[in-house]
Amino acid sequence: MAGGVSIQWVWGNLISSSHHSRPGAREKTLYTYPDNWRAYKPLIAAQYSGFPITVASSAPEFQFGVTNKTPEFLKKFPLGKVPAFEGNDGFCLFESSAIAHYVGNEDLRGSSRLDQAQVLQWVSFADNHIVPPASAWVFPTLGIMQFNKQATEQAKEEVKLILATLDAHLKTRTFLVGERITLADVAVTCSLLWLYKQVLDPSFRQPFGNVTRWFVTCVNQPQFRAVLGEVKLCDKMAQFDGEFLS
Ligand SMILES: N[C@@H](CCC(=O)N[C@@H](CS)C(=O)NCC(=O)O)C(=O)O
Repeated sequence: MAGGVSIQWVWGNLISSSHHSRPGAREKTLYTYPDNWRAYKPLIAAQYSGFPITVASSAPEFQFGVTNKTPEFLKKFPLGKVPAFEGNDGFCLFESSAIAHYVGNEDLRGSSRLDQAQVLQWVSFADNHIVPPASAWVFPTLGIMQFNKQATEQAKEEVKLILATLDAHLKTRTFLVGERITLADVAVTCSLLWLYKQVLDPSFRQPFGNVTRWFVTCVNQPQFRAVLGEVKLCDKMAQFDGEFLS
């Protein structure tokens, strides 16, 4: 894999083999909790660029809900949210899409000003239009949000609109912007990940064949697979199982 960084889970930590660092040297670190889809964006971008990055996702390096509440963490990242990036020179960055932009390469950012604007368009589309309904629909099925029938039904309608928008765009295109993968594909794929894994069953996704074709193409790129592993599309729409893990 060209420029790829090999990463693996060790004791709950997804670590990269950091080719450029000396033993004992401070690493470029991504703080997150394990399996955070937002953290996948910078990790996939790093696969494309070869940016060496170490993931801190379990104690003692980082414990979600504990470390991110400490004054030391909040001094670096005032919102206390993850993923959060710290360079080995003390440079700190929050917001997963910004971190992906930073650790990625020029190809991922788009080759012309026009392409770059379109990349930004789709990254913003993912954050503002996909994540809210995806969370409203999927989180209750995972037991991490209270179920509300009306909110779920509304979210389903919003997801249909999003998928229709993407489907029309992808009818004549392989990727969202230009001829190759950009951060647009990384961001939109990651924001659709839980939908495809959890609730977009064959009948729901049937009218949006171009989106599914593109999604499957993206998640099967070696750089995506190195981070996501094999992505299995949902067979049966997950439902709220009546248990809310507060
Ligand atoms: N827009 C931000 C969202 C970050 C975010 O909301 N992170 C959540 C976990 S997915 C968090 O750290 N929450 C901790 C808290 O709110 O205390 C991004 O994409 O990085």
